Amino acid sequence: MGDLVDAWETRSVTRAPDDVDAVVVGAGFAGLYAHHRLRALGLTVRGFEAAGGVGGTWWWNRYPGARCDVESMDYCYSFSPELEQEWTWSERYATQPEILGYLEHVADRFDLRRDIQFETRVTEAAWDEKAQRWYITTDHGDRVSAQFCIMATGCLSEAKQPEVDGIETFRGDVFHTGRWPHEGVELAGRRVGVIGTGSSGIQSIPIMAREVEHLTVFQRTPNFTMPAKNAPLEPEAVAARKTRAREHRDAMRSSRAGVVVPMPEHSALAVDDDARDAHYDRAWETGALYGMVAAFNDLLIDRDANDTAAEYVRARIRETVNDPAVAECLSPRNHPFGTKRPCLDTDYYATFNRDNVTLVDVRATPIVAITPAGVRTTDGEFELDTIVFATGFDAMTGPLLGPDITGAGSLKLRDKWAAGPRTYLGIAIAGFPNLFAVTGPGSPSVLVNMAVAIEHHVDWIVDCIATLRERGLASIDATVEAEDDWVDHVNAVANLTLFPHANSWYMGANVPGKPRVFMPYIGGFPRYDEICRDVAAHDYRGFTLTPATAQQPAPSSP
Ligand code: N01
Repeated sequence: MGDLVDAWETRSVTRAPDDVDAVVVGAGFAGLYAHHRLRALGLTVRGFEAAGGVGGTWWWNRYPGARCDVESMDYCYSFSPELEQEWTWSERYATQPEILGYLEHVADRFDLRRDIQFETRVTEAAWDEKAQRWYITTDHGDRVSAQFCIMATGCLSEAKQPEVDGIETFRGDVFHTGRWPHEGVELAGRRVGVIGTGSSGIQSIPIMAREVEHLTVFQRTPNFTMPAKNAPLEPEAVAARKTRAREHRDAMRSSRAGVVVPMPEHSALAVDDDARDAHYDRAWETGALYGMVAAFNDLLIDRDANDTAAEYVRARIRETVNDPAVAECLSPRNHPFGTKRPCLDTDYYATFNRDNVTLVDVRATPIVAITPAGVRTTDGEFELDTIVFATGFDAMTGPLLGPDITGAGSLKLRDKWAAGPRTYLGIAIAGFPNLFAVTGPGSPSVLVNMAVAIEHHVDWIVDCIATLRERGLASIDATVEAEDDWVDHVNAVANLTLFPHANSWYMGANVPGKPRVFMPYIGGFPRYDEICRDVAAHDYRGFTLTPATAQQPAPSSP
């Protein structure tokens, strides 16, 4: 056995690690599909999941109003035509319970739970060069060795608390939207404060406002949000989609964002004001995230074009919100439209017309501390019974840097990424052989329909593993040169857009001290897919492939 097991033995470890072909960390959309595909390949698989059940994001984010903002019929797996035919979504944008129910159904239907250990967090993963295997440790004392380690840990799973003093002194209840209690939260008759106005805040604020005695919204940065126009799905629409499911899936995979969007042909500056506004009116009414974002072909690359969309949304806010000062406070002015993740909402702006809702601009009057009684800003104290942090996540890198990951030559992932994440294709990390990230930094992930991105990555990873095994190879590792080129390409494409102009979680800007790097790949899903195919077709160009040696344990036979 390798160096790492020797080290464990000298630490008086009594239990030998279990040997499997692959470990999958996480049991959300990505982890479940990875289990399904790896098992079909004949591999022995062990899964670890910190949550008490399957579902990932949809297990944790149970706050009032949580639902997807990609259409339900697109936000689901395509790998099984039977599954696609038998499952029927009830609403255009499914609620968290419905999506969780879907993932639980998938887990049952494909018998995916049996290899997954729940309520177990992976704490360490270390590569043993001699054995060419990963040694994985959990917070329950499990030790597992695996040829492959697949990090299906999601992009938005590491909840972020606000960096404010005194949280522990608060006399009332404190919740984070990304860690919402399963039994629900009693809000009726309470004075509730919400900190944060990203997607989670914007979805939950209108619902909470209807329940609570008083809602105080602490807003640091107003975001752009558009009406979702959510509605029950008509049986005819569902039947029509099912009839042409395959064709529709092909169209999704051929589109930039993994959802079928008519490609705009015109610049926002090529039409006169009336024509532009009429076009935005139609886009607004679509209730689709990409309706407005893709209304013209230059909104995300040209500041003047972008300003027309931003001003259109601000005009809508002024139209909806009765108090002009509140409308102005809700109007985003610090970032270009669409460069922080825009949101879909139901009655968000109108909620600020309610008598029991107060908006506090914490950019003008910052939060100083949480006190025993509530939230203190530079303007005074707001007395509360409940505080809800809708403060987001340590996105994309947080979930991968949670466990202590050590690659070849004792290289720590935390050290390697000290100046920002570096990957090849968002899937592989040079110096970390046989470790695969699903939707890691440098992949299109959060900029496309995650269901499409996840299936693509898992397919690529599992096909790669199949190739290695067919050819008797022990490991695959990205070269530093290929990784450098990829990081340069990701940055170059991002710099053609307005995205780096926003202090967004895409840039790591929401976490103090986090390096500012635009993390997702914005070159579009079809281009990315083409590059990934090309890499595989050219004998995994940019990777080093290492043959198995006599000392290494033979892979288990399929
Ligand atoms: O988190 P966010 P989220 N003091 O980071 C504020 C996906 N998602 O959970 O912008 C005061 O967007 C912060 O302010 P600022 C989706 O991809 C999808 O809402 O940093 N405020 C911001 O307003 C989304 O983008 C769905 O200045 C503080 C807010 O908290 C991503 O998850 C639903 C603060 C955080 O917003 C994250 O969304 C939900 C502080 N100290 C989420 N710290 C759907 O599918 C932070 N903030 C619909």
